[in-house]
Amino acid sequence: MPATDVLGLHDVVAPQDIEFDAIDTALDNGLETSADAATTVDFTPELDPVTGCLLNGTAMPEGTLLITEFMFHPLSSPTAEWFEVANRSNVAIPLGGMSFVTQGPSAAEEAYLVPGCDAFVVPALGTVVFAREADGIGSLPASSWVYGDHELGDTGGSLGLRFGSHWVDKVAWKEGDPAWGPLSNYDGKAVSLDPAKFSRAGNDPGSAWCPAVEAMANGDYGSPGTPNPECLVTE
Ligand SMILES: [Ca+2]
Repeated sequence: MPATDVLGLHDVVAPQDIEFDAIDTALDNGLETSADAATTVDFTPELDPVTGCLLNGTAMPEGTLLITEFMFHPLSSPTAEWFEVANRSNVAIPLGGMSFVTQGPSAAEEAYLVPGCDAFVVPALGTVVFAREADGIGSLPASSWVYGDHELGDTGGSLGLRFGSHWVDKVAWKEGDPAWGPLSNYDGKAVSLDPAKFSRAGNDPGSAWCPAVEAMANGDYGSPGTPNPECLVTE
């Protein structure tokens, strides 16, 4: 049964100034289907005129929003975890009303609802970074928020973005999966999606990802908020 808890999220960089509590919601599971779009996605958001929330998130073409990088085993600090979400459309998309769902190797899924609609906006063709703590990764980009105490499993887990019962994107990693290779490859290194695999199904297999190579200020490796380099070795 999905866990439910309360989180405080904080904007960590001006000019946005957000501070609020979010109540997680337990949402129904959906099924992920395939897509192979690797180019800019056409999407026209329909927004609630009062709240500014996205109304037609379930109608987003596959691959509009993608999880493109995540850090599940930082060495600088156990809580210096983060993940990056890319918007591959030509329009800004508010994330309010969507939920991020995390799962450890053996734990139940935990969902947290992205609250508000005017603040949590992924810029057109831009990225946002969600960090577990404000000062843990040393180089938080301008579009970033802190989500609090949700753990990305070191020996396996999953991370997804869900809108209602619809999985917008989801990635799962597991020790022992040949496509992922030894997860120790990612000790202190973010899991970086190969730019050639930027599609909803393209980022499913472990072979689409590789250890980040760009040094961060905290000694770990990753490119939060900046384009991912090409994976030099993919299977
Ligand atoms: Ca990146």
